Amino acid sequence: MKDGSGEESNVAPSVHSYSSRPGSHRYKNAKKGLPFNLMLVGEPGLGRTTFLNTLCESTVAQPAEIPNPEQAHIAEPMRFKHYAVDMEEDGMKIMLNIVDTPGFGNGTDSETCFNQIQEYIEAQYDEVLAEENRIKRNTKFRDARVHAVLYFINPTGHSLREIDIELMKRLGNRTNVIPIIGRSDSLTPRELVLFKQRIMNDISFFNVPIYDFPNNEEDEDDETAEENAELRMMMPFATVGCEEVINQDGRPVRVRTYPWGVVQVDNDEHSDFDRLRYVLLNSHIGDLRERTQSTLYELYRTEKLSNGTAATPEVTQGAVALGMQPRSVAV
Ligand SMILES: Nc1nc2c(ncn2[C@@H]2O[C@H](COP(=O)(O)OP(=O)(O)OP(=O)(O)O)[C@@H](O)[C@H]2O)c(=O)[nH]1
Ligand SMILES: [Mg+2]
Repeated sequence: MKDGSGEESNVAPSVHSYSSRPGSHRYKNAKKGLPFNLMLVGEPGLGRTTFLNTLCESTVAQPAEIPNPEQAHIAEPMRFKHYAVDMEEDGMKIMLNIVDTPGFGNGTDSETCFNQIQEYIEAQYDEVLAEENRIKRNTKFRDARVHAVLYFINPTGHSLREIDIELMKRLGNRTNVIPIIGRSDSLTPRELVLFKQRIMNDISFFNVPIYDFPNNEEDEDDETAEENAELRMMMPFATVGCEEVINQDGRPVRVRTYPWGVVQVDNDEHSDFDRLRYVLLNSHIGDLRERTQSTLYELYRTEKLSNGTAATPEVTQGAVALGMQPRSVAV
């Protein structure tokens, strides 16, 4: 496993996942490991770093340092922090690249943050576009297109805020945006159900283009269709992160301990974390990568080739019909 400092350790399969789920990924033959690029966006303190460490089952990232009181009012500008972790999921190697965005929404102008994130995502598309047009291929080229953005929603129990809607709207046509409720153990089960409903109502009312689980009745068997329908109903995923492990009946269990009991991170009754982990690293890793390449990148490429005029899916099809299909970079 490589962390942000480049340190190495062994790749190990998950010891925590309860997963024995349908829809196992179809990429078991990838020898070097399947690259998967994930971005974490959300206000400060919603548990992004803890989520990252929980996902990777090790301390890949350190929590942000708390500024001393004299400097607490100075808002740090947003930046991009990169982590590379080799994972193994269900016998499949995954080269997980995570970009965190500390400083997002901490008081600096949100428009600047939106622009920076959008520019970052588009810059990765530009790199691929340039690579496709190169006569001599760069064998070391690394495709850093963002396959999914996890957008952390504050567990207020109210509804989405303008910043949430704006950001997801801006990014939804450029990448797969998956909304998640951070620190969701601060809501009771009933509050959580209502909060999820309100969020999805807002998403539908404001036409926010979040990632939609595949819905191709012709291509899917009953089990897959059922799984996708169930996942659609779970959105936004309510996550809990932690780094505390206790021993329960000889098995390591990740928990957050409270005076009244424990929240088990990987227990589906307590949080959607394990389900989300499985979606990202197993059942839907292929679809997220495929949609990035075939839909989102194609749309961007068409916009670029049409000199910046906004492209619609029809324009993309037209461009393909005109023979503008690129030599694709391996994904
Ligand atoms: N209740 C609860 N607390 C959490 C959870 N995840 C993280 N925390 C706590 O929330 C605080 C902030 O967590 P971080 O993971 O550092 O949050 P972050 O989003 O990375 O914060 P910044 O990097 O400062 O923006 C820490 O005290 C964590 O222990 C969670 O799922 N539930
Ligand atoms: Mg952090």
